[in-house]
Amino acid sequence: MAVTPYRFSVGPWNLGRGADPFGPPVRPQVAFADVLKAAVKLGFEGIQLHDDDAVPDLEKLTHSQIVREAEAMRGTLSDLGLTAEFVAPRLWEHESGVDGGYTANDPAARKWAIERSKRAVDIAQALGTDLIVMWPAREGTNVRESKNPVEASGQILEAINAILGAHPKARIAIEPKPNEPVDHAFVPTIGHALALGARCADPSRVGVLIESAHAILAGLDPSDEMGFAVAAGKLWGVHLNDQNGLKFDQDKVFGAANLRGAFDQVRVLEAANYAATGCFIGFDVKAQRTQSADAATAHLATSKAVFLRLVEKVRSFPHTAAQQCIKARDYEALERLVLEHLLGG
Ligand code: GLO
Ligand code: MG
Repeated sequence: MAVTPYRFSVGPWNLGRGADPFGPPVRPQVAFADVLKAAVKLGFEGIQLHDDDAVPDLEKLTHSQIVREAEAMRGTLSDLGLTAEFVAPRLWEHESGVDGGYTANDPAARKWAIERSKRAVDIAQALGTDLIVMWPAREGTNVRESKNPVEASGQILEAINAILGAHPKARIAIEPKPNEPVDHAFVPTIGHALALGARCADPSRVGVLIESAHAILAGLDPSDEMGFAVAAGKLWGVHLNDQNGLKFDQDKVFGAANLRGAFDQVRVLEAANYAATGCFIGFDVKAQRTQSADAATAHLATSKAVFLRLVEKVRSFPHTAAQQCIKARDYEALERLVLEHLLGG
């Protein structure tokens, strides 16, 4: 039986300008057309888009202008053999979303957030995808007492229901993250995301997107988070990357901090036959600030190469020997087997 190949995706923000909280941009903005060219050259098929990546200045446009621009974008993508994986409403950069969107204390801001998310559904439909990614970036607090966590869950649920109500085929993949930009996020883990999905108007249309670094920031093992989502039939996307412990969200090259952890994630994806679901392997990785503009795609090439090497490592893993170790409860021998395999012995 032929093995289904993996499909890879990337977002324009992964070709960033090298700015960090301590310094301004060090590389010129990559024009959108060049982002697409780079994606094609690197062998990516899917493009992940924020609503305003797909339709710049969408707040200034009428509904029909938005749809027309999104349709034009669909044409641009398909001319290059690319397809839109998802649309994510970018609520956290707009001034109305300064206190969060769905959980803002100002009712006018909450209304804005829901309306903008509904527009993201229109954009997604015009681009030919049903998938909306919800990263609830500022849905949380820096001052714990500033919001009511009980009300916040209800408000996020209301937003989920509004998005599902915007189109009968719209599906949402929630991308949890425990902190950054806020101190405490209301949707920190896959368990929280799935619990919210289970309570919404149509649980069949809510799943998750797992980012490796976000799981690590929550003190969790990304491969276990993936396993939990797979068991529920809800793993609809991944943002593979890496993270060196509990610090700022690093978005390192996949496998760069913990190669064994990356192997374990690929192991779960392989066992789940993830490729056959048609869902994408997305990378949410950043080029280092030290990279020159002409070498600022290497992080993507490396992440993809590491992923494919790890697929081979999973497929060539000595499963029978591992089963014998497990049967004998000789986990030290299993440890050795895994390490030797990863070392290439
Ligand atoms: C930031 C997130 C962010 C999202 C993207 C799609 O930490 O990982 O990059 O993945 O905005 O919603
Ligand atoms: Mg991400």
